[in-house]
Amino acid sequence: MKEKLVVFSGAGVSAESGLKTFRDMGGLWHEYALEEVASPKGWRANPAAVLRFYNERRQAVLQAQPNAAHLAIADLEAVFDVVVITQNIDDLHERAGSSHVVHVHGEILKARSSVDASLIHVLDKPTIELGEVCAKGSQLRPDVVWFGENVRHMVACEQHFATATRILAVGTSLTVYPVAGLVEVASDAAERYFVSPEIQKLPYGFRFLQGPATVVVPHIARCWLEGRQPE
Ligand code: BV8
Repeated sequence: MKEKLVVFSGAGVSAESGLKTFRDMGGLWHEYALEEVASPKGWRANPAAVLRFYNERRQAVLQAQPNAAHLAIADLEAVFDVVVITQNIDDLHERAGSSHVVHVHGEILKARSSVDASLIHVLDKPTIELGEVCAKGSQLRPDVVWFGENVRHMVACEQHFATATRILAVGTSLTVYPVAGLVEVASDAAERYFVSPEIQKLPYGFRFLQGPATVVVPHIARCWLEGRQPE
């Protein structure tokens, strides 16, 4: 029986693949007012602006490549039962080879009906345009969770955190709830690491390993694969 490892990732794990993070300087929210482009209110007020915001980011995702951190996380499946719980809407964990990825905030490469959330499909082109409608005739939207919308798979994620013997949080500022609260559900017996290039509020019981994901995550993976504690 393999030990369960939960990898909890945020925008920082995809930063070195060239995808912008939300809160670092020059991040997405500095260029856009989030309530205008990532909320139901913004969607109702100006769907074209919202579609443009996500079309731009989807093009960037399609041009991005998984980086050494995504690949190291996929490699850990050789010895651990790895569950990747990601706040990211890109598919870089999957393209790196991770086989169990939970997108709590949805996926930018999928479109869904704006009146029936069960009508979802994988996009076969890079954009969603105004006037493209679902089978029920309503405008298609990105299959992502906006501010003020309910997040997905929380109960399953709480169980994963509670039963994991190792937890690796990488590239998240832990500012968006309720998902950020998952780190508090971790068992005290779990080995917990937090990876980021800068000091920030450290969740209780986590060891801080400072540095960029593409350096620190492969280092941790090497130590774990050799049965050692990362120093
Ligand atoms: C909810 C998908 C219940 C879309 C995202 C008023 C009304 C309603 C709700 C609220 C409210 N006030 C507050 C809330 C709660 C709200 C919230 O938390 N707001 C924040 C702003 C305070 N949450 C919600 O609305 C959630 N839903 O509450 O539902 C409800 C229902 C109905 C009515 C009322 C309530 C839903 C939130 C989901 C929003 N969607 N994403 C999209 O992507 O466009 S959130 C989005 O932002 C991400 O998914 C992620 O969660 C978050 C960004 O955080 P991070 O990923 O951590 O990224 P960030 O840039 O912040 O940090 C990057 C980190 O990486 C940094 O630490 C940096 O140091 C590090 N880093 C940088 N480079 C590297 C690196 N690390 C390693 N290597 C590097 N190279």
